[in-house]
Amino acid sequence: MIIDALQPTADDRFTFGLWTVGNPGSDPFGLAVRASMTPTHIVAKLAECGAWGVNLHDNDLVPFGASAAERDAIVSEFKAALKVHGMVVPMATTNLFSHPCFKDGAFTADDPRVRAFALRKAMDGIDLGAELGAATYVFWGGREGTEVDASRDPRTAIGRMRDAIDFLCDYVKDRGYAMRFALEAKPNEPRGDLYLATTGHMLHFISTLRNEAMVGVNPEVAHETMAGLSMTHAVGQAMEAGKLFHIDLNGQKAGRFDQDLRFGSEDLKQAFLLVRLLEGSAGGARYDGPRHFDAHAYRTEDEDGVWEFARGCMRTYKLLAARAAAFDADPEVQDLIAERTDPQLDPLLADYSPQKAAALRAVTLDPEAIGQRGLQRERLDQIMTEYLLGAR
Ligand code: GCO
Ligand code: MN
Ligand code: MN
Repeated sequence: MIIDALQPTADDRFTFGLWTVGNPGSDPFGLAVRASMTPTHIVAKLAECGAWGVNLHDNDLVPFGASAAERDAIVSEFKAALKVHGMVVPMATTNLFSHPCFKDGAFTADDPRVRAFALRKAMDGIDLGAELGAATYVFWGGREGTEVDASRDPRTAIGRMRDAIDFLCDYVKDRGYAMRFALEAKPNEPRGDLYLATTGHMLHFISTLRNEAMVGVNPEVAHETMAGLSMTHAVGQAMEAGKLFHIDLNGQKAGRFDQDLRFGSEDLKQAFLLVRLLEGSAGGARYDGPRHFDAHAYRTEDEDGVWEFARGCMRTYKLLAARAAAFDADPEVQDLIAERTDPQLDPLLADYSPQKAAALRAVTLDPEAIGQRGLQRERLDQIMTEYLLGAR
């Protein structure tokens, strides 16, 4: 019974990138430890593991510099594999970080030729994504930053980023694609500092776009954690603003390089709180977009370990969703987090008027008595811990 309930289904909307399970384990200190896998093999294996979809960068599928004929042949072979295995491509993105021409940025680069090439590459990537049916196009500014701040006014960089995103929004509209953009923030790595470092920075930036309505965010657990921030709060703010268009799930220890670990393998409590928020088990709208795992298997693993990793991400997500549902159905929890209401005060706390201000001043409030009330957060957090540990 439990086993069946944990088997992923299409309703779970679990996705992986070709670059995630396909990561061969090379790092700045060592070579690849696994053979590279073809995109069609990855599609077959992900389907077998129970994933719903697969995401890609342009060059995960079509090698940089491929001719139009080569591209078309690769794409049609890939589409055939998707069809055979019942997989979809919900998200696509552009690699604007690997080629040496992007060494000092793509959309924010100082050289107009780099910015022109980046826009052209992104337009081609958008065409590819549209052909594969992707409804979301992600922008992660891998090289959009600097080590030498004297070289570029950060205001100039932000302005160039705005020009590029608005240009590409208009391109999507011009082509009639049903596609939205999701901007992914990261504080650093591979650059010393990246512009638009957190989901909060992105949310404000989006509000300055001409095409604000079609642009949202793609927060990542690792990136918010690297910035020392709460992923749950970042996602909550994005959801509240109607801007959570995509999400990158993984595991990360604070204060480290971008580890891209299996979802839930670090900080289970934060993972629990994040899943609880996404699934809406505590109330509030449920996130209905893809649950994308932007992570890769440990470098110690062979290919079997990669699929163990993929199944682990999905299984942990489902376990946490079930634990969160049980936690929120617990009458003791419901009692502890029940919203306190006050018919006299509640109407005074929003929508200012001079009358309300006067009424607020007239109310008798006793801060000493209020300050003495214990809030039973110890009890609540312990109950949550017991759900996590399977004791309730
Ligand atoms: C990273 C990023 C990338 C992006 C990917 C999709 O730290 O390398 O998380 O994995 O998510 O390029 O845009
Ligand atoms: Mn990342
Ligand atoms: Mn990511």
